[in-house]
Amino acid sequence: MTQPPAPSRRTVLGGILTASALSLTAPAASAAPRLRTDDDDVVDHLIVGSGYGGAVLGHRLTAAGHQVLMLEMGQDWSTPGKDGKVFTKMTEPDERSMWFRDRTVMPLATFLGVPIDKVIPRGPGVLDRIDFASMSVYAGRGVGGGSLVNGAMAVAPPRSLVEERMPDVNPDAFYSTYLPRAQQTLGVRSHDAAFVAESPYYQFSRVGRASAEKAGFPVVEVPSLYDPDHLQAEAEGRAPASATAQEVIFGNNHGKRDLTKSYLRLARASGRLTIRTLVRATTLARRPQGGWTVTIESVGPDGTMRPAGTVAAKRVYLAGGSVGTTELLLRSQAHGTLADLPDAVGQGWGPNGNIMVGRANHVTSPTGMKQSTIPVHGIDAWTGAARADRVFAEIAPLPAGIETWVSLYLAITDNPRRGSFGWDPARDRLTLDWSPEHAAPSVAATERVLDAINRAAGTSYRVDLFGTGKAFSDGFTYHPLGGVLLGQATDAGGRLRGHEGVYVVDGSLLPGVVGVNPYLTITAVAEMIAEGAVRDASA
Ligand code: FAE
Repeated sequence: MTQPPAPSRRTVLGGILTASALSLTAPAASAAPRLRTDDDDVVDHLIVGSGYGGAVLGHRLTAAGHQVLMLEMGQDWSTPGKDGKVFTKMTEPDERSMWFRDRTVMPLATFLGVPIDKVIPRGPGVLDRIDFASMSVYAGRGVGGGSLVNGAMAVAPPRSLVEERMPDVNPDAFYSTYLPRAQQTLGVRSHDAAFVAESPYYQFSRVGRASAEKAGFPVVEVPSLYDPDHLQAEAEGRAPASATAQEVIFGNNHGKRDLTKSYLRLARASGRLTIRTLVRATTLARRPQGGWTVTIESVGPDGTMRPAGTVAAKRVYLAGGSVGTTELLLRSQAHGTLADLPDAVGQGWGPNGNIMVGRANHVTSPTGMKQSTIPVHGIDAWTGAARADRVFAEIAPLPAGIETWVSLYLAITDNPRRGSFGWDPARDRLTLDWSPEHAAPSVAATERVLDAINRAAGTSYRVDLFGTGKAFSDGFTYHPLGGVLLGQATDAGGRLRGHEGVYVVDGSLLPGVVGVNPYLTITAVAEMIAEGAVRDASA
């Protein structure tokens, strides 16, 4: 009997494309063909994850002429749902909103004692919350990663932080080459100052600014990836509303320049990028013939993961984010597929010192029934006049659609304490050693700044927002950083030590705190790594 011919590289990639297209419309694991590459059918470049780090590598490798396969555990958010929209409002969540949850888990749990979370159908939604014992990590799921759900604030880190905490990054090259490259390719723009100064949608921000300045803290306007022209047009009713219609953490239908409109668009336009969605990379193993084998699971409609084969690759770029990348490496070690992992893997984790806190303004200082979801101001108690505090606090919206008189802040603080990831063999899952004691310096620093603001404004804290009776929410982060630190677990070029051909390119490289909202720093560091990786690939 004649054997069927072995699948060529072309048919394997064709299969991947078909599977991807299938999974966009129907994430039915049973229907998804298994992913497999044979010994003689090895992809050159495999990227795990399509957030900032993955998108940068995808663009730079394809621009240099390389074929790239990218695996993403979330969906490709390009198909509208029944209501004609791709994403939901924060106030009208459904199965598109959260990653396999029966109920939303919003950062603000209650308002005036009333629970905010809503029952929703389970589905592969766009916002995940990964719960560890004393820390919950929010993360974007889908093609574009965190860019799909974030507030678009594109803030450059203080030079002192890069110099002190990132010794393997040349600060001159970072600020003269990689940061501008990231800003330009992402499409970072400034908000229109006159609009911010007058629009009813930014009253909350002006109120927050005035009280901070009254206490002597400088306030800066932050650049953004939300299109300022669109923002103004929607506020004036000339364009479809998104930021002004309670859309952000479950995605923006308009206005935001997420990664699918920048790096990933460029990579796709090259014709050399294949993205396979709703597949999760679970372990990494060295191939005896050279290169690496990545084991894959497909994501079923109920969130069950099912084995879906393997992909062999000459080079693997890990871009699953701080939690995703560290988890993949520690699982591989625990399952015995990866030996000699550097001891530094799992170490050096921090939540960027995130603390959320709310203040109650006087009734004479309403924050507005209309609030844009896109923040534009940060209190700079890090590099500004009050720099001893080392706090950068985003003045955050509370777009509830009613007057709340609340000023809300997401503070970023310089907490020296670090957590560490481990593996629980009994439950076969990632653990995070982080406790409220770890967060205590962050709470203290935020309290110093907010106490001063309360004193100057004659106001007090809100204690009804986080479901705990506490004023300071220290148990969640939007900004997970670290786990595979640059220069420690990797060399200065992001190459995993002792594992030639494996690169780490995401937020897991950064030192637990970067002093500002982190994606711009992650993108710039990924640009730096991409330069070396492209050179390696061409050598
Ligand atoms: P990330 O963007 O998380 O991408 C990782 C991707 O890999 C995701 O798409 C995952 O689904 C995928 N993935 C993970 N594990 C696997 C696996 N095993 N197999 C296949 N795929 C996998 O990583 N930052 C700012 O600078 N400004 C802001 O205004 C801001 N606002 C935020 C608001 C919210 C609600 C949240 C959650 C975050 C916010 N951030 C903000 C943080 C920012 O989005 C985050 O630092 C970056 O997205 C992290 O980039 P990475 O490339 O590390």
